[in-house]
Amino acid sequence: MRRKMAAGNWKMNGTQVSLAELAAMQGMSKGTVEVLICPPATLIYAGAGLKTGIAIGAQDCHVAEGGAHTGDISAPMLADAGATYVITGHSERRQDHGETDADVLAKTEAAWAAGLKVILCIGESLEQREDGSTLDVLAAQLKGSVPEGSTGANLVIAYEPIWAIGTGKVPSTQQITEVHRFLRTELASRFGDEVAGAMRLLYGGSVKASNAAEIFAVADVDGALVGGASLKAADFMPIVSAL
Ligand code: G2H
Repeated sequence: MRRKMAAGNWKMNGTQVSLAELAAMQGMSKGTVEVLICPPATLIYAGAGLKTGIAIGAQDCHVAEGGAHTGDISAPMLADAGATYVITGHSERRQDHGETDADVLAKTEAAWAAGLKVILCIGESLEQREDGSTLDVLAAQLKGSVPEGSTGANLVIAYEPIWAIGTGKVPSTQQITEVHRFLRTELASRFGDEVAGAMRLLYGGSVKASNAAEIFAVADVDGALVGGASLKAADFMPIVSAL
């Protein structure tokens, strides 16, 4: 039985005052539902210190453990600050920082080496969706960015169609069903049925309280990676409750 997951990605949003939102989410992570918030790096230490029971994650990590990399943060540093998860491969990192599948794979392995679990993001562009290459694109991203040694305990995959991120557009339940079934099958062909069956597959892209239940009803959707609607406890809590 896969534990459901609601993960919030605050992106480049949040200051000390936002910790009140995190505090208001206290107690939401329980039983069959795991709740994670990935605030900006500046809030990880304080967020973890609140001891809300909500897991705290980072949005990126460097591949090296340390060294001359001005402005970067390593996975061991994130773990030291209290993070237990890190997001890798978010399309905004791929687009804004030119991260390749090979980079995502290396970051994922670096995160594991520091004891962090990973939410690895994949997703097609609007152009790829429209030209019919979605499943090929996703297969290539899985092949290139998901490391050997992946298990249900160290890896969560998030399917985030780029055209649905922050746009209010959401794929149809048929489209999400097709993709998530495909991802599970691809993972099974590489890692076997047992490992693939234990891996959580999240949907991400414009999830909000009003569409969460419909998305969570899709087979092979084990939760969501939520951006904008995770910033306020009042918006995020109904999404968690829909799991
Ligand atoms: C997709 C998602 C969070 P939003 O990036 O990862 O953001 O829910 O704002 O579309």
